[in-house]
Amino acid sequence: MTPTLGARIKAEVEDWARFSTEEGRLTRLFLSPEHAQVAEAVMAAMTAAGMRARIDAIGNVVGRYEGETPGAPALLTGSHVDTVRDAGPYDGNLGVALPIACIGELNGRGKRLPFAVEVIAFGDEEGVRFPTVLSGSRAVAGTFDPAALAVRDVDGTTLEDSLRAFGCQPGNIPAEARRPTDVIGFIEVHIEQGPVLEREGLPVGIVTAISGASRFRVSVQGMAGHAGTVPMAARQDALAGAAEMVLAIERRAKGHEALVATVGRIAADPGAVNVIPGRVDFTLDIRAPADAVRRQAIADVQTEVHAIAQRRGLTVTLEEFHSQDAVVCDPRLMQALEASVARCGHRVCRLPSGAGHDAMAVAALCPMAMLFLRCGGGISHNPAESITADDVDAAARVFLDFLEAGLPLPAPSKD
Ligand code: HGY
Ligand code: MN
Ligand code: MN
Repeated sequence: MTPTLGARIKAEVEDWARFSTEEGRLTRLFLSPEHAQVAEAVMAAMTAAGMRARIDAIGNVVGRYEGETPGAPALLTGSHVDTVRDAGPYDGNLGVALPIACIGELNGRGKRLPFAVEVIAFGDEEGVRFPTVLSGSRAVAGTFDPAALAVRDVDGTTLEDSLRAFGCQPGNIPAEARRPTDVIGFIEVHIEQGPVLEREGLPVGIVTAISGASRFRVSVQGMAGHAGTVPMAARQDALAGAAEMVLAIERRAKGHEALVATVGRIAADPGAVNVIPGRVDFTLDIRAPADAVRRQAIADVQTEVHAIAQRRGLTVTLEEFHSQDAVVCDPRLMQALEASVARCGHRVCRLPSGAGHDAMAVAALCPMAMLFLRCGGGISHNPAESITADDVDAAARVFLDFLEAGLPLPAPSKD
């Protein structure tokens, strides 16, 4: 039996999962050798689908399928191919493989659209290797900050040197910015990474908005000392202080239903069993659908961690290295996507995204919308992430319908 379009897409994404830094688990960081491997596989898939493929100045893979008239404005689509550590295979990658396969279907029928389609495999959405986030999509949107070229990874390698080692010319990044007149909009297909569609019994959903997010590096400075001789009352224990701060952060986030806060990484120095930690560094990720809620939570957390430090004879610094306001999806693109969902026989479900996406950055360039796909138990950023071929097939049919019937968008209503 010929595999369905959905089954082929799912198999392709699972095949890409072998491009990983680590044996037996998926970790693929920006500008790594594994990123180069998946970029090659993506280019091959784009070429096979009848697209012209290239790697841009910041390591994105860009595939273009011309419309009826060469050089026509393009619908942008795509997602990211970098992953978190010990990731599931579908986060980001599905949103690259699915549009490529759909273009392959059109190309197989010799079908050209009234517009071009560009599929972009962004290289730095997760922001795991460098203290940058969304640098690939920001370059396309024209909002990439060149100062980011100087940031370093844990080995001290700058983003600029890593780009050159990857074969990119950082000086050409500004030229990657698309002109608004060259694009129609951006559609990102992505797994939901949450439980709503599974609860609703639906394969796909339409995203309404993406929560704003801030990321911090927090450093707590105490006094290293002998674990056996320093009385408890005389300690400036940076790890005990950090632990109290982490619980205070958790308490603050639990106090507001739409707020989430996460301490994802913590390190104690010098890290010896018999030494009172003199320094602790941890990360803080804090998000909310409403920017004012997130900002107020950040202010409260700063007050609280400084009070804890003072009580314990510690010092604490918080350095914000990423801040992205919430973005709303374009109503007309949403309506066009919803019409495609309905034509494909599914009930329309609208839902917000707590997870961040490249669409947040591309929203600075053009109208954007997102199509979510159900994922098992809402699990993601976890190797247990799962989807079904039937749901991928449903999403691909919606995407194809959108390409063939959803655009160009009707003129905006007069009211
Ligand atoms: O962190 C996020 O929301 C996304 O997975 N980068
Ligand atoms: Mn992710
Ligand atoms: Mn993602």
